[in-house]
Amino acid sequence: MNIQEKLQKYLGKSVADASNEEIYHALMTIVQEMAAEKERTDSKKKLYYISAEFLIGKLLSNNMINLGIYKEVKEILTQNGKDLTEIEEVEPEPSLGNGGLGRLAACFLDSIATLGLAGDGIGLNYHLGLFKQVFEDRLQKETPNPWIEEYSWLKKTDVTYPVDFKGLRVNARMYDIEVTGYNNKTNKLHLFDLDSVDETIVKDGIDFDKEDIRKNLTLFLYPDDSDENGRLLRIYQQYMMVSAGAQLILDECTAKGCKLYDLPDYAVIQINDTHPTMVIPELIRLLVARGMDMDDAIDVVSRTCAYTNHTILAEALEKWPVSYLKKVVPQLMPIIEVLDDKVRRKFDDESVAVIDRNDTVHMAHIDIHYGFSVNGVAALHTEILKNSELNNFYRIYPEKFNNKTNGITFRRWLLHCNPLLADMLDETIGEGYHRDAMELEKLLAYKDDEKVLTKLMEIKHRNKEALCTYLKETQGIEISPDTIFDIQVKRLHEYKRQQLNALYIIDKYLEIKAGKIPSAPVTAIFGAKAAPAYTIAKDIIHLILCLQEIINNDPDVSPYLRVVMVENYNVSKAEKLIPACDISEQISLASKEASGTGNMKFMLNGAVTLGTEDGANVEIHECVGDENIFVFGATSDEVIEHYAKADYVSRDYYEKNPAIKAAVDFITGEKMLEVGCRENLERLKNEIIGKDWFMTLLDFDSYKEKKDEALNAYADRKEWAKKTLVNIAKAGYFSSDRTIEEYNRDIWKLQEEK
Ligand code: 26Q
Repeated sequence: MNIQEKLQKYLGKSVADASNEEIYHALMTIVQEMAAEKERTDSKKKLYYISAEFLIGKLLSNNMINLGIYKEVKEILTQNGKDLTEIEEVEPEPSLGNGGLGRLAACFLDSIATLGLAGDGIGLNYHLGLFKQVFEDRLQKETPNPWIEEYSWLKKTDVTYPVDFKGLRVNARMYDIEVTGYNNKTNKLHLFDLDSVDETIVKDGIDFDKEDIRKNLTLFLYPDDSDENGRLLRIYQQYMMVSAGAQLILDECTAKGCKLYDLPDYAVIQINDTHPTMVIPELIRLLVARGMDMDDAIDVVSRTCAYTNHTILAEALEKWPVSYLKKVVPQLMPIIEVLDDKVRRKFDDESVAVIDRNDTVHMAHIDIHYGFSVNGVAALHTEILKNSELNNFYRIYPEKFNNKTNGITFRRWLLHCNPLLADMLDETIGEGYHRDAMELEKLLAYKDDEKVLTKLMEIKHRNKEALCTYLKETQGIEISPDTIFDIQVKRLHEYKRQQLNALYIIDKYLEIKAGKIPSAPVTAIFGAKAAPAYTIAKDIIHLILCLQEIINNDPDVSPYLRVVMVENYNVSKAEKLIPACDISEQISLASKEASGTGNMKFMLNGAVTLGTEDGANVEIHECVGDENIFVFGATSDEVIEHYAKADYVSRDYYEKNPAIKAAVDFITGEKMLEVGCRENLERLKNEIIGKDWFMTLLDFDSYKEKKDEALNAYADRKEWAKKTLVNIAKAGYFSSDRTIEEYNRDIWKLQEEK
């Protein structure tokens, strides 16, 4: 039966007569059937990628692309007067992650399946996901984000595992989502959940009874952890994920005939940041319960587990008080004590202990001592881990440390989100780059080809038009595709420095008011969620929303400058924003952004980076060369030195630099207070003048200079188009297929199947 016939059969009527919802459900059924046919049969060794987040995005189009039916379906729909983009809107976006780490896990699942590797994901099925962001009175409000519908990609299984907490036994049920590879086999994402979870206990935004574990365990990703019950709930979540996951892993391995001592020949577990770290003591516990000697169990588990570090921010490195673990998972404490004891016997260095003097368990230390690999996510990040943050560990275990520069899947971040560009590339350099991303370099041969350059500009313009329409329809905001689209979308964090971008905008506003008209009109676009308890981050959102209000309504300024804050930034919005971008803002304080992956997505879609020498920006710079990127700011060495010497004083910059002073003072000036909240704005201003931990003012001048240079360069349309072309052509290195090949070559050592 062909697709057309199948559609007709599932719809029970003609495509033309069916609603978008009906077509969506029929297509989902077809995709699921096809994916099931491509399901992998057992292979000896398998990867288990355990992660608290899988930010998978909508699945329909992505799966149709991977199964090779996308174009055919689109054609059938068009013939019947239907529009695939409207059908895509019917699908809710699974809200199972918050940012880079979760999206990386999703890109990895795609590449693992595409390369024919046996590897499944293990995580949790959060019913309400990360919160949904709404703007009210120019402030962020959080509301629940339900995404699970009666018909969904999620398949309930009969598999359940008992999970014991202190005084409470629950049954973790496994749900599966098929992960289709591009033209290859299908893997699985296993998400554990409790049947007893009850969404009706959520009241007033995202508040709920944090003590009712049976009802709340998988309600939200990152429940508010500003009080003890919230923090305990995180331990409940993490333990359920790893205990059920460990039982699944042991079951699958023993079913393949694995003797427990041979576990490392059958399984490799990649621990995505420290959130799944308890899998190490839990697996040891389970092996000992099955009769293995403790020392042997520790050895077996240490040869099975590998750890990825995603951050050097001290506050994000998880540490749990022993008293918390005793309250939730007392059965792990004797094992963690043994792990600590072994370390203390071997190394006379308090800084590498598992349990410190204050009775706090350092999760990353468990991973590093009791895993066989530790990797950072970009070259600079790994160097910083080795030379400073984790230097004490690097000196003990140099052989464990390795770099795996992040990547993104080109299926979602090019083929799916930018079909105009993908079609043009197909015609110009062939389709080889779909599987071998390095083939994008063939595009370099067209660097001086007028037709190709013009086409690139046309495509960008059409993508910008589409974004304008979308923003008008969804947020009622009007912007012009004939302005430069300067975009910063990512989680809101002070180190990412959205506030630096905002200060530039204020400075530009003041210049225009003073009669200095910019060379080209600019639209500054932001999208960012702030963690609900992160006060200053929410103040920065407030600042940007106030600027949006003031600037867009000022007839002197709005012809040259507009500001847009996109509400509830998520994967689906990224797919619309990124193809429409001219300038990609990657302006974190050097040394703080482990890698960044948005930077790669923008590059691949022909945006030019304006960035610091941080994370993977460094490698992007190396790939495209000085001509095709705008780099500014203090280097990571300089920044690290400032921290070491504690010699950065933001107030000096504020007092000595009139442009900085004017911009910072504007935050609490008359104009702002007409639309904004005094308390929030004053707090933010005081933070910038009195603390500025991420050194915004240090980089203000060089940022302003480089950004103006980039905006001026845009005027030479042909030269700009060349920069665009080089960025696309050189993006191949940042394919997650390359990243996964490296993980497999150096860490996992699985067999590839074609
Ligand atoms: C820790 C303790 C308590 C509560 C929450 C957390 C927590 C939650 C989420 C800590 C970290 C995260 C997420 C981190 C993250 O997304 N890191 C990003 O990972 C990307 C993929 O490697 C990188 O590209 C980014 O640079 C990095 O910021």
